[in-house]
Amino acid sequence: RLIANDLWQAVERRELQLHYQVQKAVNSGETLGYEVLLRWHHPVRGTIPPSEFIPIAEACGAILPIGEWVLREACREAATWGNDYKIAVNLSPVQLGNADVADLVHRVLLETGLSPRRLELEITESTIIGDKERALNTLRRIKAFGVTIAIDDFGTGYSSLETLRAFPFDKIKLDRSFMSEVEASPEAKAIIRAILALGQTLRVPVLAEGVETRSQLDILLDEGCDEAQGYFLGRPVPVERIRVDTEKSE
Ligand code: G
Ligand code: G
Ligand code: NA
Ligand code: MN
Repeated sequence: RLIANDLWQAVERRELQLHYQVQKAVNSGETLGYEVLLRWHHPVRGTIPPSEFIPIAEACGAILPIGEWVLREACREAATWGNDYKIAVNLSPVQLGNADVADLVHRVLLETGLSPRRLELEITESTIIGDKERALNTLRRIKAFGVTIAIDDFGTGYSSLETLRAFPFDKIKLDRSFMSEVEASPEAKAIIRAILALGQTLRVPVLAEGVETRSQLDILLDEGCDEAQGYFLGRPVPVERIRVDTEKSE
């Protein structure tokens, strides 16, 4: 209860902060972009991880102003970079279920001047098992701007292959649980192979999450995985720590 009340005020009180985690091409090592990950610095409780407060924000509705802040802040930041890196923003199912989210994306792109092609929205499988038709409509509108859509935490949710076929995804993000088991478990490796084959068939790049070691990255290279993200490539850090990489043009 206390947390929900605090959450509604977190944006105004400037307690929210974005961290940026690099996404790279597996074969060339080239930086492709950054995923933004939200942090909440609570004045009394200290830093609260999103895994704890996002579900509460979704339940009480505060995810709408918070999500709007995240989107605007991320786009504004990326628009100042002197490069064409993508910026990947997580979109909550509650945001996608809100009729105005496509308008919001459009407005923020106009306001910040960010090229739509540089914005990617990450959506989990659970987002699309609710009101499918409505979600599909909203995603189509957003994609029409030139924004791309990634399916997040793939392999852990409940969506069928039919859902995957029907939805207009531009990228599959393989859940990090597969990476943590890839060396010990032949089954995990087999599933990774199957998802990479699926990506090739659908002509959609696959990004492996949670890459923590050189040997995991080597496996991905062997298997022909397109992109990777994880502590081995870079931890989520405040924007000051990626300034050199993004070479601000200001
Ligand atoms: O950074 P961390 O590993 O604690 O993130 C945990 C979870 O919180 C991840 O599943 C991530 O997708 C989610 N998350 C992080 N930032 C945001 C955000 O800005 N919006 C939403 N909806 N989810 C986020
Ligand atoms: O669900 P989502 O993919 O958005 O979750 C991203 C979360 O994963 C963030 O909270 C981030 O801190 C965490 N994360 C990023 N890279 C790694 C990694 O290499 N290992 C682990 N264990 N977590 C990671
Ligand atoms: Na994500
Ligand atoms: Mn994920």
